[in-house]
Amino acid sequence: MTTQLVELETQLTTLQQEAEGAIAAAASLEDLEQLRIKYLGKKGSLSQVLGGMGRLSAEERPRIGALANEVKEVVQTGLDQKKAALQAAQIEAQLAAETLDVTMPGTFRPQGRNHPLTSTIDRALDIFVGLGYTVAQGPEMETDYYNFEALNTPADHPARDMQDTFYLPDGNLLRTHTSSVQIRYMEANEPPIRVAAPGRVYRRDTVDATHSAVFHQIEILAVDEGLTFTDLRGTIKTFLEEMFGEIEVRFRPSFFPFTEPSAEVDVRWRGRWLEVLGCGMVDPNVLKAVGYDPEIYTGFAAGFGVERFAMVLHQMTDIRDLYKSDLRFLRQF
Ligand code: 2U9
Repeated sequence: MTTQLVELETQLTTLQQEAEGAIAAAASLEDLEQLRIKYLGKKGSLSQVLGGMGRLSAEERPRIGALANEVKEVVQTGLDQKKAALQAAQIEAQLAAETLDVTMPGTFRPQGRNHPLTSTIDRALDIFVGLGYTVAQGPEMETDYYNFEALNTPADHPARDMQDTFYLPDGNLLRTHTSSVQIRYMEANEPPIRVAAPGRVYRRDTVDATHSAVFHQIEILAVDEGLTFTDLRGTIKTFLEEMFGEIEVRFRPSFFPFTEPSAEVDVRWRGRWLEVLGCGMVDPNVLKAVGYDPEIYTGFAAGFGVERFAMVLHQMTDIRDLYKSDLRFLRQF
């Protein structure tokens, strides 16, 4: 045995021992990779030891070759095992850090809801949209023309007393009904039309359990060739039955400046007749005001107070409850 051989054998054994110690001490995957390069890399310790093989005899070389392979395998296996262990530890640490305590109380997020006036408007509009109506809106501040003049209610008309409202210094006013929306709609569109106008309206009224100076209306308007009072009656009856269920409906003669003839409509609700709606055939003067020829076209219209519908449907006794924003009241609906 030559000194060379002994020396190389010692070097290989030392290399293995040293590598095993370093691998055992490695704390991270990065450290481990550095060790792989250091011992098994192209310019690593094992390559350097094997570089000394040139000085061995032909019989000695296979011995060192076999030993070197053994050392390489041991070191590689050590690296693999340590790598698996470090990876498992890393996953364990991550799992521990990200653990969710599903028994912790959640964050309370209150669920919002529609105001009963909003849901009443939505229900009514759904019915009219189902009957082919388009929903239209307009300004709450109006001119005298759109609120009164165009609706056959000139300045000296006695009906103005019933619809006294809030006047602005410039002569404009807060609308007393959403009919002005329909005047504007007719100016911008040609017949046939079917339009529903929901919105906030104003009256100079003393507030009590059934009156408010600010309230909400929905009005409908249909203008076409050949529309008659029968069409109006069928539309109103269908609407009220959709809204209240199977009920008796009664039409009584009435007066409005913008319809002729006009009627008030009652429903038989819990054994009593309740007035819920006004309607009529559009006055020819109103059609003329927007440039429709009343010899060709006829129309019908109807209007109702949303508060009144909501109160009847939900058995409310005081209109003011609808404006107080008291959640103890509103949560019931
Ligand atoms: C145009 C022409 C006519 C709308 C109509 C009523 C009858 C009616 C009241 C019900 C209760 C108002 O909220 S309330 O106080 N409304 O009785 N409204 S006919 O007639 C129109 C609308 C638009 C162009």
